[in-house]
Amino acid sequence: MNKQDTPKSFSLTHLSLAGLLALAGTGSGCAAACEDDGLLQERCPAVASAGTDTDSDSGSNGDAASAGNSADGSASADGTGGASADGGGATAPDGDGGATDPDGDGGATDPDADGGATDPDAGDSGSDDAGVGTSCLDADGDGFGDPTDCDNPPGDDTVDNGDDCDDTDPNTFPGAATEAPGECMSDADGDGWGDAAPGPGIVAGADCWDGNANLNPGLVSIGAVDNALIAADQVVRIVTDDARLVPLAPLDAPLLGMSITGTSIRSDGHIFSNDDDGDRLREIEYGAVCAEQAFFGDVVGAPSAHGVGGICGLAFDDMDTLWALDGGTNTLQWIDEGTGLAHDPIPLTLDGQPLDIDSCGMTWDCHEQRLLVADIEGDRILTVDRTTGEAIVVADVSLGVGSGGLTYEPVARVLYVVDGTDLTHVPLDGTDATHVGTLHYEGLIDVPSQIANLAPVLDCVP
Ligand SMILES: [Ca+2]
Ligand SMILES: [Ca+2]
Ligand SMILES: [Ca+2]
Ligand SMILES: [Ca+2]
Repeated sequence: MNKQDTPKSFSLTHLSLAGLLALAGTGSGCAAACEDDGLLQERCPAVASAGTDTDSDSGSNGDAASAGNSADGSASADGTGGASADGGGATAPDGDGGATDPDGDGGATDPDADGGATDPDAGDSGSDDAGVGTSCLDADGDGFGDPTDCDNPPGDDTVDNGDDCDDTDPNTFPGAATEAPGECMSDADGDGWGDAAPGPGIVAGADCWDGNANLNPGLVSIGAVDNALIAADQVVRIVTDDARLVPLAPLDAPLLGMSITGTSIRSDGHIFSNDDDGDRLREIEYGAVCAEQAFFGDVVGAPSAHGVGGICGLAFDDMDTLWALDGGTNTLQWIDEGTGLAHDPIPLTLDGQPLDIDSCGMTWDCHEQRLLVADIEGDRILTVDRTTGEAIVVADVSLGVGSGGLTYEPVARVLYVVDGTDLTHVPLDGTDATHVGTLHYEGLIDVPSQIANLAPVLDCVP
């Protein structure tokens, strides 16, 4: 299993870094030349953000748009999307609240639906009952006032509306996320997409990574690592209308002999997969496709094999803890990406009984803050509590047999499942799942492709 231990650097050795930067700088959406992020993936140069540290007195209220352009994901303290503030630490899977509230209604619970209707559309009077137009305090200087603090003497720190849903945060106000104009969302990384799991009273958006402007639904697609050898080993995007596979980046030879059974993306954009043959974590590096350069991406093995033989699902949570579901021992455990080692297996249970899972997929629901598992042979979607291993059925779905993959799509708030060669769309609102189609490459519709992982993948082909 150690045959692929040596980290490969095929790509790097064939193109200079300067060349890569030059390539990455073309065809991008960046205003200035792009820079490499260490993954060979482009990103826009960091731009000083007027919004990130607005001092409440700056007075420049209403510079809403400028709150946004910080392209550097690290600008936000909690780069994991900031959803959960329990501070468990990346390596201390605390199974915080998130997973304990799987209420079975799958994501339909709160936000969105109501959100917009309540108040926003910035600045128009009459939307709030709390003294609109009567000098509300604008403590964070974003041009929108605190509805609970109106009727003040007019001054530099007051505005004529009470529409701010968080007057302590200049990145949160009606219209903060261009994704949803008028909605009072929080957009800490300024990429135009609202935080999927903001604080109380704030409308949830579709940004599962609100600490990283390079990750949002506009920059990633549902995809997978395909090493089924129908085509070359590669990272693919999956067209969710017809289950078509679109090559994003061919991968270097090390994939030969591997079996990829789980893939997930960390909040910094690094993509990790489980290699079931080597029982080892692999990092999938690519990025030249951003500049339409079709040279090979790279696959780098973790320092140590985890040795867990039956991992069928892999998913980072909001704290960037990487969870693995082992269908061999029917346990949930977490893997340290730095060492590659797995830790603290927790037995899975359902209704108080041991839960037997053979093949699966796993993903993180960034709205409901929970791990979701596709139990392929059990024909169901489960939540699994990160602390107790308790599973709860949240959806029934008719699946086949064979290897699986699962991923959450945060705009529509639905799931996609692969089982063997088929793609299925699974709503979380209790409505029926629908079979999308058989995975296939364009022009090869009669040649089904088998894939055993699904994940958001960076999609930066211009
Ligand atoms: Ca304000
Ligand atoms: Ca605010
Ligand atoms: Ca955002
Ligand atoms: Ca983001």
